[in-house]
Amino acid sequence: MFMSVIRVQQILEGRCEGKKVQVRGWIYRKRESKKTIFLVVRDPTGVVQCTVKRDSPAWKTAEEATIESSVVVSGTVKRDERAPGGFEIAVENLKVVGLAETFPITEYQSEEFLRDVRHLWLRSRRMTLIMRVRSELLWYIHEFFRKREFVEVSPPMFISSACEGGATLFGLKYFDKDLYLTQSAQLYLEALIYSLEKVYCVAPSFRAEKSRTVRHLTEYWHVEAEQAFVGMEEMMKLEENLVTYVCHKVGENCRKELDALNVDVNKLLEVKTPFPRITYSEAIERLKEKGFKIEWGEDLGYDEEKALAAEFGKPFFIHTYPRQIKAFYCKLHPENPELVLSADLLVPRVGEITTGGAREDDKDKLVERLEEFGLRKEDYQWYIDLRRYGTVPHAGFGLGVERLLMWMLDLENVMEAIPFPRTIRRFYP
Ligand code: NSS
Repeated sequence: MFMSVIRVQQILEGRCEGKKVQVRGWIYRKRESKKTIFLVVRDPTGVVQCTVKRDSPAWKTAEEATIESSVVVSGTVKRDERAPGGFEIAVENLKVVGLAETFPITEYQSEEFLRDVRHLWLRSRRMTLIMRVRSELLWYIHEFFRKREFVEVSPPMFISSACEGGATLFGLKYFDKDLYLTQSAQLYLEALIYSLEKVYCVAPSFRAEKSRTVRHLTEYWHVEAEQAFVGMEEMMKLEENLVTYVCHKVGENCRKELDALNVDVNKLLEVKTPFPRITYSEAIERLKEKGFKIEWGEDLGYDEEKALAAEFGKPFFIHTYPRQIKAFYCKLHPENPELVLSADLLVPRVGEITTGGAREDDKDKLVERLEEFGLRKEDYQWYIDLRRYGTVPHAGFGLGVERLLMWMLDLENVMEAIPFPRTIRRFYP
């Protein structure tokens, strides 16, 4: 009698030694000698060596089985120091469920080719590990907000007015109307705080990013939160608490994955609040000292962000920006209307991972700001209404999931952090 299907991980943990087991998965590697065929079988939890002897009834099937064929393997678990992971299955029965044609991915493929066959490359150990950590990360993000009594809400994807400026809006035909794909749920979250006070969402955002950089996608997952009766300070605290929480949780609970990905777990466990904070003006001073040709009032580019982040070597905030480089909804500084109460969170290598701050809650000032940005008041009537009926100080932020993961896992490119990346040139598969 065979046990029911078990996971490779259970075998590698030494919980099945001497037992008859059944494993199902895909053939990851295959090596053949005169007397033995070694099949390395992969399931979602790991890989295990399966040996088929020439005198076994499974020999013929093993000979025919190809790399990436799906299989059901039955046999006895043996301890064997030579096997990767220290255990192997002495195969008694092998069934090929789906025979694979010659698998196109072999060793030493270019990044570009691996993206062309991302639907197959997702089976690699590296992508499997990244996807597992991504799943855990999302779980802990939800956990964080739920523990703080934030209510999860579901914003629309079709929108009629821009949140983050026209340049990166994707337009689309909506029956006979022109609409856009959402860039941010923020304006909708703002509407929801009037009933729920503290809300958050995890949803896709779309940006028509024409530049090809290692940190820009055209479709990314956006964690956004909005809260009533608070300002920029409270928002920075919420953000640093969130980032610290998920770093610790992932560090504690994904050790195996982090080790396999060569990520130093201490980088995550050592994250602690409060994060350093500098003003935009201080950032400009520091950059000038470093020899950057940048003047007060100009936006920070990727190079500037990276230089500042390298100096800190850990997450930090830049806050209180000139009004002209931040969005129309940012609240003006009460003492200096040339500034807005907006804050970015930056991390080494990636730069900005969140933007947030206080929102303009005064109707007249908001209308002025819309005009300043050349936006049509008519398109924002509903948003202006929020300041008309019981306006309230409030603040929020948006965090890019892929950018956070890129930093946490030392990924070279944000495209590695999402299963099917979309960029200006990449929309297949
Ligand atoms: O444009 S943001 O800086 N800010 C907003 O959208 C606000 N409306 C969010 C809010 O306050 N609710 O984008 C926020 C974050 C940014 O810091 C990045 O981490 C990420 O979203 N982001 C991106 N990730 C990947 N690719 C692209 N193109 C991208 N754009 C923004």
